[in-house]
Amino acid sequence: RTLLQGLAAVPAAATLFSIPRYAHAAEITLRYGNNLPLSHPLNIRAKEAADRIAKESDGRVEMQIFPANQLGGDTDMLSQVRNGALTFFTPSALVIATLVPVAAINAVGFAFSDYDQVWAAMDGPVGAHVRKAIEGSRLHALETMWDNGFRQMTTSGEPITSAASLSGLKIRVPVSPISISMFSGLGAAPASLQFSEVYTALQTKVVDAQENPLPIIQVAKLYEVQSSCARTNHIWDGYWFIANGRQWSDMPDDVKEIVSRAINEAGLQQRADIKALNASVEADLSGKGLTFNEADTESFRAKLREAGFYGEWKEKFGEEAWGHLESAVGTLA
Ligand code: X2X
Repeated sequence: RTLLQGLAAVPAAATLFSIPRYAHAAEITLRYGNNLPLSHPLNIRAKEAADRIAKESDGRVEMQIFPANQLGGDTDMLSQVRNGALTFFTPSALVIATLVPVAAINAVGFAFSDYDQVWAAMDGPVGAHVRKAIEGSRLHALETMWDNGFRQMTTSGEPITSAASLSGLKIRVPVSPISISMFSGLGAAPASLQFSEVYTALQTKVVDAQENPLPIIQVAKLYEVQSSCARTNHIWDGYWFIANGRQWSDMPDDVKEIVSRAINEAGLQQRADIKALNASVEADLSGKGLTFNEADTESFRAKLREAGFYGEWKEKFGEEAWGHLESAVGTLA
């Protein structure tokens, strides 16, 4: 009773019980920025990783999270992690490919048919190849890639049912050369926009369509400005957890170990969250008014082959990377 009365008298005290207190201020502050709303599993698991890092380092290390494009869009955060204003950033593979071209290898259209193939490739030779290329750009990529998901196409116009539906369609794609190449090859009129600009661009009809995994469509409320969604699974997309190379190499070994273990394990849990969400998200979005339809994905593939998409990207990525991808998914082109 006395305790409850005490709490009532000092409302702010309630928070003191949930915030672990450490004997000293943090010695190392890690700044992590991302482009997703707080409700996305990426942010929920990143927060848990931050708490674990504080606890396991006994308060010596603090990871501050700047979610939802607070520090600017993807392009800004990519510069910030390069120049050290950010310690960590989680760009989609599509986005980091503006700096490390081979990072887009997982985004070859219709390459992956399921998550077994995805994780075998990304936790195996494909991921290792990309991480090495990222290291070459004076960035460090943690081992575990986080899941964004299989991308689906949505529109506010006529439902997308085959390649013919895409003809001339103004569709937003991430700032990423392979996305522009793919949607141009499909006959659409793609526009690169940062994720921070997508909702408004759809709302004001600067573009009519966009493509993203369903959990993104859900947390960013894109169903409010889109009417139908075609189940296309046209790209599997994930996030690389990258660090500024200098800040990473300057970290004491014990700190590196605490930080990488916390983040990598959080990443595995985040993958499981997306998997669980995938089972329920379509029903949720349908309830919010988004209509779902099948699409003739063979018409998309045929159109891409005709446009020379596979040959062009095989050449760009090189034999080695392409070979790793094909060992995971079978012959592509
Ligand atoms: O910008 C997008 O579409 C998103 C959220 O999927 C990425 O980060 C690539």
